[in-house]
Amino acid sequence: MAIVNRGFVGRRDRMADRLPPGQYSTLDFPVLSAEPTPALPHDKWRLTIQSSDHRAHSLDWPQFTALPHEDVTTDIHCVTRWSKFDTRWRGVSFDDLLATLPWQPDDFVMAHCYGGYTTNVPLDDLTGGKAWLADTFDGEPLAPEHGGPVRLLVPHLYFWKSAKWVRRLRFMPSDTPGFWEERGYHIYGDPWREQRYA
Ligand SMILES: Nc1nc2c(c(=O)[nH]1)N[C@H]1C(S)=C(S)[C@@H](COP(=O)(O)O)O[C@H]1N2
Ligand SMILES: [Mo]
Repeated sequence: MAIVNRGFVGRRDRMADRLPPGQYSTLDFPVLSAEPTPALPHDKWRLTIQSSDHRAHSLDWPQFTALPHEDVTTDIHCVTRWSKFDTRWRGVSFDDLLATLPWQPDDFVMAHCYGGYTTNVPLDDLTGGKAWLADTFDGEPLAPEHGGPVRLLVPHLYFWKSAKWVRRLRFMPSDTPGFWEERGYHIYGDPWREQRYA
């Protein structure tokens, strides 16, 4: 006799809909860093936004924390095949950050990190409520190993696009590969189309 627990099956099906092809879901939060975790005291931290014609606009920690913050609950997907559902973040939306700019941004962004990591994202994938500069995870200040004090959060792309310890957002007129993209990862990285490698 088959015993079917409908509640459980239904839940599993809904979860399966949220899992991109080739991924498994985990409750862990693995740490993946190409570089050692940098020490970034708040009084030394700066975020610089740079235009393609070398205009620059910097925010220090008090200026960053004064920007509007919002809560975000989202699934994240790492190219090494783990996905984590319902991660809880707080941060500044890219839209609100852009609103502080005195000039028009170009169509592509290179995120540069303390430590040297880089990753490229089209501006369209950062605007419209799709990306944040996160400073809080699960109600706590973002831990250094996960990119604190501030990381990029672009949950609809593979998680390598979510640059930890972000230091500079450099606008570019054309799409240029970052650290992993130069080493064979896909230039765009959509988990639903399994764009893992170039
Ligand atoms: N600065 C920096 N950002 C980074 C990375 C990195 O090595 N350095 N790794 C990327 C990769 S491949 C992933 S999967 C996620 C991992 O984030 P986590 O360590 O918080 O899980 O960060 C991304 N951002
Ligand atoms: Mo990754």
